[in-house]
Amino acid sequence: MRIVEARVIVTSPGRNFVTLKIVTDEGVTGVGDATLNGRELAVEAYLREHVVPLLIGRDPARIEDTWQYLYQGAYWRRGPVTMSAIAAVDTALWDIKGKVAGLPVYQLLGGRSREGVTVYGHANGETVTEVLAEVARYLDLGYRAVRVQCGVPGLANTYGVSADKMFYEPADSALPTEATWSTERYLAHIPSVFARVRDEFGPDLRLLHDAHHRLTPIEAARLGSSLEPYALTWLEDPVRAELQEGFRLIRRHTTTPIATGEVFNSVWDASQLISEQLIDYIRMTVVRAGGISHLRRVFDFAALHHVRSGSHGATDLSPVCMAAALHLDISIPNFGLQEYMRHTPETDAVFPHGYHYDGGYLHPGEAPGLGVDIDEEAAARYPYSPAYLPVNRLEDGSIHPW
Ligand code: GCO
Ligand code: MG
Repeated sequence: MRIVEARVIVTSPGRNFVTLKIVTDEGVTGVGDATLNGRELAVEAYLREHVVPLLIGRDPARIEDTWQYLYQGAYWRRGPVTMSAIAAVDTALWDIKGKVAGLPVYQLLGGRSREGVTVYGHANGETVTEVLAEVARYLDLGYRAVRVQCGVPGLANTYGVSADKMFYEPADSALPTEATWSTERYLAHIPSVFARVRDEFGPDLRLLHDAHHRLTPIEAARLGSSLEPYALTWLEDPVRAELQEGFRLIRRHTTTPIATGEVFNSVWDASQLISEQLIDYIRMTVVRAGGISHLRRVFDFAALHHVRSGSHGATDLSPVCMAAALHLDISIPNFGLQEYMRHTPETDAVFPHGYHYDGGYLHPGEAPGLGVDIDEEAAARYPYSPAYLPVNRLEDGSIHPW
C-alpha cells in the first residue's frame, strides 16, 4: 500500500480547525488533527509545503519510520508548528493501520485498561452563585469531575469565564482582544470560591482549577496551600511552563496535586518534571505532542514515575484529536482524567465520530481506526476566518501571561 494523496483541509464551523486527510492507493484514508489555535495557517502551510510532498509514495504502515523521518529529517526540531504537523501525519497513519487491521486503534495499543474514560467539564461563572449553578448542571449530566473557574471582583473579565458556558471559545476576535489581570485580586478571591463549592457539593466530587500559567512559583505555592482544605484533584498550569525548576518550589510548599503540559510539544519539555516527580498529571495531548506515537512514549515515561495523564481537551482541538486521545486514554495504565469541553453541533456535523459520552465517561467506540472522519462537503461551507487568543495586561499596562 502507498500514500497517493494528502489533503490539508481548513474549516471554521464556529472556530478554525486544520485537518490532514491521507489517501492510499487502495482507497483507505486516515485523518489527523493539526489545529494550532490562533496560528492555524502556519501549520497548514508547513504541512502543504514541507510535509505532504514527502509523504507521496510512502508505505502508510511505517508509522514509526515516518515519524522519525519527519522529526529527525527536518533537523529543526520540536516547536508547536512542527510537532502539530507531525502529529497530524502520525494520527492519520494510526487511523489507516486500524482500518486495515479491522480494529479500533486502542486494540493496537494493547487493548482496554478500563471500561470508560473519566472526563471533567468546565463549570464557570462571574459570581460564586453562578458557579454553583453550573457545577450542579454538570452533576445532572453525570460528570464526576468538574473544573471550576470564577470571575474575580474588580476584574472586567477572567480566564475561563464565558457568557456561553458550554461552548467557551477564547479565540474570539480577528485581532487579539486585551484583558486586564491582577494576581492580588485573584489570590484573595479563589479560596473562598472553593470553600463554597466544597460546602455545597461535599467531599466526593473531583474539583480542578486552571491558573493558566499566571503565577510565580511562590504565588502558586500560596494558592496551592490555601486550597488544601478543599482537596483539589489538581491545580493546573500554576506557573509558566518554560522553567521546570519553578515547580520544585511549589512542591516544597503544598500537597495540592499539580498538572501541566498543554503547551508542551515533546517529552523533552517534561522530562525533568516527570523524572523528579514535580507534577502529578501530564496534560499533553495528541495534536500538540507529535501524535499518538510520541504521546504514548510520554505517558509510558510518566508511568515509570507515578505521573498520570490528564489530556488537554479544549474545543480548539478537533474531534479528530479527541478521538485519538480517547484510544490512548482507554489503553494506557496510568490514565488520570480527560478534559471534555463539548464541541458545537456545527463542529460535530463536520467531524462525524463514533465516540460518545455516557454518565461521566467517554467511550472511543468500536469502529476500525479512530472512528472519526471529516465531511469535506460540510467543511467547505465554513471558510477560514482569522481568530486570535486574547493578550493579557496587568492593571499598570504590563504584558502578563494570558
Ligand atoms: C484548557 C486550556 C484551554 C486553553 C486553550 C487555548 O485547560 O482547556 O487552558 O482553555 O486556553 O486551549 O487555545
Ligand atoms: Mg489549561
